[in-house]
Amino acid sequence: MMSAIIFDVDGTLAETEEQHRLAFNAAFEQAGLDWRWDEALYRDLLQVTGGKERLLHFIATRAPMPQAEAEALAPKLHAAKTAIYTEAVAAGAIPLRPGIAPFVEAAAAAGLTLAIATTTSLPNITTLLDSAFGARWERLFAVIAAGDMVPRKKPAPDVYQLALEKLGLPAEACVAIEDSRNGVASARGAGLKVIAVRSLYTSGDDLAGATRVLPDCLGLDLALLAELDRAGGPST
Ligand code: XBP
Ligand code: MG
Repeated sequence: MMSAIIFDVDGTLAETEEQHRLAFNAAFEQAGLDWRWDEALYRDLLQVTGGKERLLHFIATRAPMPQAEAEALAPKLHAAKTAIYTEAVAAGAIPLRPGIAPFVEAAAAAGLTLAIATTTSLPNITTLLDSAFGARWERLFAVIAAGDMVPRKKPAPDVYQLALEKLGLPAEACVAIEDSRNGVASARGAGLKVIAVRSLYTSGDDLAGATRVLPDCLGLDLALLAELDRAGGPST
């Protein structure tokens, strides 16, 4: 019996990646760097999850510098970017994707436990949830597994395994909601069924491992969960 829904954040709860991209560029400008990530480059860089890891990948592949320098610079730039990003989110810059709020409310009202499993940094999540649900978000979401809480980011299964551990539930009792190839792979690696909801930056992703792929979040409802539950069997 389905007991919990584990939500990804970026691209799933909200279309956040454009704001992340703008925040990265603002942090580069603040640091006096002439780097600018346009949409096409960012789409490519998103194959690397984690902002710090993404910065190190960009430096190694497009702006080479001594490794020690890169490893000192990336966390500084990432901290500046996170401050810029969370300020924008707190100001209400990012709405939830259409369909997410009613689905969250219906699932909570039906007694399902809600959790988060994301690569993004914790401040980004708490600011987004606070902006979307107000202080009650802490009663709505029982568990948050995020960013640096695990050694290996998506597509590794670590963050979903941590969410399951914190929930005290087996994978079979949960379903993941994801938007990207890396996210689907991470949830599947942890043994979860996955409902994938394509997002702006993952429109071209191969989401083959998902149990169901939706074009948006409007199709998310309890009837779909019940259908997946009835389908039962190994998480396909
Ligand atoms: C998406 C990511 C994150 C964000 C940026 O996370 O890979 O790195 O792009 O956030 P998810 P940070 O889809 O798992 O929510 O800069 O804080 O990493
Ligand atoms: Mg995502």
